Amino acid sequence: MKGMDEATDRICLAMERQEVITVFGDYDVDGITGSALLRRFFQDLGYPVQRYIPHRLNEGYGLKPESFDSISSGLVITVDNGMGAFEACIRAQQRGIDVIITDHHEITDKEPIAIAILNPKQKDCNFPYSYLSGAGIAFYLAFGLRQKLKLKSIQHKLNFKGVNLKQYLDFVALGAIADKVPMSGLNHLLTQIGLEVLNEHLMQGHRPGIYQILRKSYWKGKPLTEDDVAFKIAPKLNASGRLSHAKAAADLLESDDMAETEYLAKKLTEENALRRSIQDNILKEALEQIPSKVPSILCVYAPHWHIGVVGIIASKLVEIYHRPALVLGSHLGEIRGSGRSIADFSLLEFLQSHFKNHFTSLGGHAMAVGFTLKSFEDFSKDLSLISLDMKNSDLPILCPIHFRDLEKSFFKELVQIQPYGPLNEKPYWLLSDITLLAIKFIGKTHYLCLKICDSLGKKGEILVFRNPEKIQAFINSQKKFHFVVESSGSPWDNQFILLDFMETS
Ligand SMILES: [Mn+2]
Repeated sequence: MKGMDEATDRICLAMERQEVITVFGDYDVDGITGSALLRRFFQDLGYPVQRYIPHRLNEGYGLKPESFDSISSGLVITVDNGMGAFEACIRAQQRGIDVIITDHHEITDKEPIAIAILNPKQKDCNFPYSYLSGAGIAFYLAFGLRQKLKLKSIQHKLNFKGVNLKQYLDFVALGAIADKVPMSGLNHLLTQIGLEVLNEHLMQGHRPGIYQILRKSYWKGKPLTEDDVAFKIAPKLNASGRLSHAKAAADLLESDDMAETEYLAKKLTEENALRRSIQDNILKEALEQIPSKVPSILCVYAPHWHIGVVGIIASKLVEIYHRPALVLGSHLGEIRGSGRSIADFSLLEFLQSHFKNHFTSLGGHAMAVGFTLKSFEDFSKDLSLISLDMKNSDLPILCPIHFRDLEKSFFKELVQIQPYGPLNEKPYWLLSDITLLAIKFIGKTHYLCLKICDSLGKKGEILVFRNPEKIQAFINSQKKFHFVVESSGSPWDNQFILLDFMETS
């Protein structure tokens, strides 16, 4: 990876000179898992390092000149940020502080001047895969440093024996899933192994922080999947960064203490509940602002909206309208916003090429942007002049199957495809000409297990979680149906869940 040699040489020098090393992270899951990974790695090496995670509301994203008011010496390594740190790196130079940037965000025109920039998106970087998460790049830095330290004479002072890099891959999986990076190539492999590593850690009583979060999410001890990470773990790790300070989540990931992690998990769970209620209110107001003739790019704003959750609101609007969405709030007199996009439309490129002058800051990637605006009125006026042809390409592709195909080997193969994510979407399956035979209620819930029979006379079972009453009416009706099903979240269940159905005409 471009910059690896320079970066690891400088870190080795810092270790020889006993300099203070500060990991400068980000407040989202990718940023805090990447920082936790490096912190644990250095700790395990026997060379503890400092951590700095900016306050989302008060400091905003990324390394800034003001960051050096509190970092006074040594070496700074950024994680999941830094591509926009041009001014900050000048300040660092003035203060005699060296900076190593590790980041996966798009390249900016004003490349920061640093000891090294590790970002596989750089044009002249030979790394074979460009879509690593921030935590993924942090992992490779640890990998490169371990290699370099072996060659240098300082290794005898460090604890090499205990440092098996695989043990940190759960952090890479968390970062990649939460950041929604493409689940292809190297990301797919790292996340697949990372989830296995996480499950092993939990079985052995490691990662008490994640265990405590799961305990509060009605986890029954089953192996975790990407959905568990996305829906049970990531929102809680993000919650403190959205509403107060991401320190709580970072501490939780770095701690091995049961009591401390229990306290932190409780705090994060409470903050997450508060985040959800704030978000529900804003979403309601945001939906009221969308005109009946829906524009090609949605843009909504209210000064009282909490900027910690505008990104989530943008995602919700994209889900509902299948169009790119910008959602803005304000903080300390600044209009700040987040945008989310649809596949095949680079929101960052679009904003950079048409509206550059409206922003005081703008960054991110094709699918997600963050920005600060000069004037909402001017921007929305210019935006409303633009009309684009937005195709709705989000319709799922259905793969026809028969029960006779559903041998154990089929599910085994599905496990190989997982984890799902962008560019590796969860498949939806079509079962045709189904007859409903009987119904079984699952436990005391109102979930159903349907006994069914397909056109070839082969029998099977399908689970129903959504609108069970809708299908109940058809039992023993002799009618035939097409079923749209998905494999259950956990591939070890070997089961399908009913998503939709229609009568065969
Ligand atoms: Mn990231």
